[in-house]
Amino acid sequence: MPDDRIRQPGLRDRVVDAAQAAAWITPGQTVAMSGFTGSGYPKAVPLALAARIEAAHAAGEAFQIRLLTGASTAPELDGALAKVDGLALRLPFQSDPDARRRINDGSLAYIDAHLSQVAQNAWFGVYGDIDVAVVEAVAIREDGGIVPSTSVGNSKTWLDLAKRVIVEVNDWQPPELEGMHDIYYGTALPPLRRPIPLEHPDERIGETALRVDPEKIVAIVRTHAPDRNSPFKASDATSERIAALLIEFLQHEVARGRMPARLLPLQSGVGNIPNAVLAGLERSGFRDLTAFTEVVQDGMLDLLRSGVLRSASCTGFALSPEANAAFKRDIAFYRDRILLRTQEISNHPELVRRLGCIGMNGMVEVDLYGNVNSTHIMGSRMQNGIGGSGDFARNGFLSIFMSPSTAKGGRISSLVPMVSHVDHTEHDVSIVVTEQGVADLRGLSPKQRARVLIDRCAHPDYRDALDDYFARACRTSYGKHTPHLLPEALSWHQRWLDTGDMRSGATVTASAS
Ligand code: 0RQ
Repeated sequence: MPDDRIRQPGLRDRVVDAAQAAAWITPGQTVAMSGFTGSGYPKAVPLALAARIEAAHAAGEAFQIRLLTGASTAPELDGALAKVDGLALRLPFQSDPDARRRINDGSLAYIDAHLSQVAQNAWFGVYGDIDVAVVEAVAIREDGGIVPSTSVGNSKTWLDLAKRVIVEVNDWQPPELEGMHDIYYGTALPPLRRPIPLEHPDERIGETALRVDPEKIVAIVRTHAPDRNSPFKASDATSERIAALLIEFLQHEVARGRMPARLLPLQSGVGNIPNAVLAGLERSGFRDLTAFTEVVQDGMLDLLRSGVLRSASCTGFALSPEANAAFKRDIAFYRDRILLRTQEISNHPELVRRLGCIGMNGMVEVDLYGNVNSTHIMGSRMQNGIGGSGDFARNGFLSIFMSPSTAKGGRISSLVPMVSHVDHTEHDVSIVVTEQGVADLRGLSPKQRARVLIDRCAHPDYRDALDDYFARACRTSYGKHTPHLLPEALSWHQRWLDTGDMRSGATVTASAS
């Protein structure tokens, strides 16, 4: 009987169940898996592996692996392996509550890395040998090519480098995904690297499947399981206000002749606020836009449907169950408009700079001079990771960071004297948006940036205290270029850690002057 999912007959005898496949993975190995933001990750082998690890631990045996992926995944992968304490090392990005708990209690080592750089590091052996790759596929072609499913991420690199390969062929994923991928095989390593021949976000430069040496495939597992993404929070007045301000700013840039009416290729982070921005673009009057981004989320599908967006280039999806159903229903429409690339191309600094992308990302906090913290709560607690935000922030035409002006019910200000951790330096941040307003930091000196940020972006509850800190720093700082009172700069964070409210810190600081 023809098998339209495993079309290479010589590979059919490698089909086994998930437990048999997981038996290829042994303690201490480095395992590289597909997956990017809840799409295209293996769904059966990680669960079977977690069960093995749990049994080993119950028998008093040590069993942990080092896990590499494209980006975050889902409960069946990160969650399952973190729950059983099966991970010794995780990289380059996660957003799972169980993995986060272990990272922050110090029991899981985590390398939070620019997503564009992981493939190159792996090629140069920075993460050691890759013992096993586990990738999800829609199909295996007649020629043995692996057709990825809803994400590409780092799978090309994993298949190239791994000693052994396990493929999960998931027939829940629509067969029409075949043909949507663009896998570029021209990224040689320095000193032999050549320019990437991609001039438009929707151009094809590669192949539609991943190459793999069939001898390396040790197991194929058949699955029928959905991608899972956490549902988006419903947008609220704050995120809608941030979205409206950002869109007004983009319209202003077009009116000033700094961008064409079709804007420049959009990159959008995932989450509540970026999704509200996409919803706002729907009503903005912009048409025929393009996206050159990592992730296609719900809002982008709507923009493609309405013609606001002409095309989207990405490396994975982050869709709610409803949006996923709509995508599958109308896949013939989306096939012509969405391209999935490897993440070394979707996030490539050279392409981001040359195409002139507009980077739009969330942040935890920003300081008076424009340094942004995207990852660490109170300077030491990892939230998710830098992900692709740095690839776009440093290299984009515009680097926009967005956040409500306060967190934790107003007890924390997102604008602080000094960020407690720096992901994006003052040199990489051009626009900051809170529900209070837009600060355009381009062409401003540090002290000018502080003034604009306090006046435009601070919450009124914190404005006086920030003004007070800045005025005293300008008077008495050791240097007057980027004025700071060092012992006091992080006292706002310490006060929140001590009392659970930054406002008391701000008041004490102000009255101490
Ligand atoms: O804490 O979960 O305990 O309630 O941080 O905050 O408001 O849910 O924010 O989901 O929009 O994420 C920066 C994390 C924002 C995200 C960040 C607390 C807050 C809450 C989460 P709780 P929200 P969002 C493309 C681009 C880096 C990766 C990236 C992110 C929790 O945007 O991960 O951009 N970015 N990738 O209460 C203390 C503050 C706080 C704060 C928020 N100032 N101080 N706590 N919180 N602000 C995608 C990929 O790369 C794959």
